[in-house]
Amino acid sequence: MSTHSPLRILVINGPNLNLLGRREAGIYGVATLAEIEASCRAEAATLEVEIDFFQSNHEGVLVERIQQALGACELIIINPAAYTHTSVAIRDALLAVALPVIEVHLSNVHKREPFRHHSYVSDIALGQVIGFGKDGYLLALQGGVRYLRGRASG
Ligand code: CA2
Repeated sequence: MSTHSPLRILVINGPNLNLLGRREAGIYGVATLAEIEASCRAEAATLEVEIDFFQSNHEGVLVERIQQALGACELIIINPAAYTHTSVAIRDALLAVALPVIEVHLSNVHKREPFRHHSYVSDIALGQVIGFGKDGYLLALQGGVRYLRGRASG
């Protein structure tokens, strides 16, 4: 039996992702955010990590939630949604907490409008998972846990 406390991972979702499954299913899929949260919780249980799953439509609320991660978790998985392409504040908050970050997008933003091609997060992220729909969150969890465990043992 392990004596280590479980890894804690914060999963953050930005504006309009609360509407998932109800509109634009052709781009973002049919799963609701609650269903994505449930599959993340199941994956976290399999991986034996703890997750906190959060969504807000407000930039300042997202910034505050990122700030609260300091000392409270080991990794942030974030789909900043439209703030990906606009928010220096979210970038600065991620830099301030200095935790490894995995950026997730449901859609392949590089196949879409040019304004979605730039991300304020990508160059400060450990990695990105883009274009795999809801499975991107699970891939980010798996990759993030492998990264943290590899770092601890190596
Ligand atoms: O592909 C992604 O995950 C995005 O982060 C989604 C954002 C978009 O602004 C990014 O460029 C890419 C938009 C999320 C909006 O979600 C909706 C869900 C249902 C109906 C309408 C919007």
